[in-house]
Amino acid sequence: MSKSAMLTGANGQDGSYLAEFLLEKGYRVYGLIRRSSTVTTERIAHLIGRPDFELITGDVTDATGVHRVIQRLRPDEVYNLAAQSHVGDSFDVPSATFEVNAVGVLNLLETIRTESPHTRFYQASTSELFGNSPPPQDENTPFIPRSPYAVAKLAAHNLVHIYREGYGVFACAGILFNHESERRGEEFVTRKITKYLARLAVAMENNGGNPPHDWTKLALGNLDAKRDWSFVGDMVRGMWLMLQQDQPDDFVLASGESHSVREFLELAFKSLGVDYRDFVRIDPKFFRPAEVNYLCGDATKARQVLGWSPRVSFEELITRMVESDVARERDSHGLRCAS
Ligand code: NAP
Ligand code: G4F
Repeated sequence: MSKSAMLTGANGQDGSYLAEFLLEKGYRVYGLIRRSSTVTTERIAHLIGRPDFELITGDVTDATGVHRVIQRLRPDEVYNLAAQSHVGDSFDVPSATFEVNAVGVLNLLETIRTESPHTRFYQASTSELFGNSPPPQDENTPFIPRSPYAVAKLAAHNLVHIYREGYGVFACAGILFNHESERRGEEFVTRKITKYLARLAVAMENNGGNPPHDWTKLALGNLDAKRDWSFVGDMVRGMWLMLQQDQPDDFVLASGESHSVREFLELAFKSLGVDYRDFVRIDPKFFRPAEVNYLCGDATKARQVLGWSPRVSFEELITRMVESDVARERDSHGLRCAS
């Protein structure tokens, strides 16, 4: 019989990749997504209608709903990817962030403990937990959270340990460093850059190879922050591997390479043959009240225990994102011109 998995945040960046990965492995996949007044299933539109993929309306902050769904499905695995995942925004909506990122996790763990103790649980922990602990960061590096987002994620991380050690729930925490793709939310810095670059590339194509004279600059915040960026496809393989082990545990997943936002800009703009400094302006609005300066992960444990390592390089990731956004921009430009 095929295994079943329930994914929260199934329509997010990671959820869409994980759903594809699990379906390919023969799982029956249930995606929990919250009600919205607009369509939020763009990333998983190609999966909707498959007999082995079912969407269920639910919200992780709704304890009774979570209880009802898990009690009905009793899935083999639950992957909790639901979150208010934007660190900057968490300073503006701290209570809502805490509710989803911490209390939501408690709702899931408590239901698994009482209603479905055989279910294996994956929690999306984050390198944001480390704050400004010096790199390289691994599973033993102290957590010094620097945002409401990270504080909530730390509460959730600690709950995973309590349910694992106190109640014997097979609960794992993946401490994942930044991971991106062409499905990354447009308000995160990498996608914000590649989307802008795509608009610029197409505008130049239609303007004799030059940028239009009234072209608007891209407004960004701190260009000196360093991140350890990977491709999401590599990360979802690691999530799954964690739940296939004999014992539940925590694992860092990271590339082990760190780059500043400025380096990302340099490389991305180079592909267009232009200098990012002519197109970027700094806007204080995008600086955070407290910043995480330097993240660089050490994934030795994941390599040794899970046999996991990333396959897509930083350069390949940028190329993939730029090419995808350029293709999309060309399509929508063509449509705009045709109408
Ligand atoms: P994402 O694209 O923002 O997806 C988050 C998902 O959570 C969305 O589908 C969102 O639904 C859903 N969600 C939000 N609140 C919810 C609620 N109350 N109930 C149910 N669903 C809710 O984030 P991601 O990049 O895929 O990240 C997945 C997880 O990994 C998150 O927990 C994030 O914090 C964590 N993480 C991400 C990274 C990274 O670099 N990507 C690194 C470390 C950890 P809507 O579409 O309705 O908003
Ligand atoms: O792309 P970001 O918003 O990602 P951030 O804050 O690193 O968080 C992401 O990765 C975490 C894992 O470490 C996840 F837990 C979290 O859910 C999320 O997926 O910002 C990256 C860096 C920051 O230092 C930020 O200050 O880019 C800097 N930045 C500079 N200008 C900007 C901008 N970030 C955003 N979003 N927008 C800007 O205009």
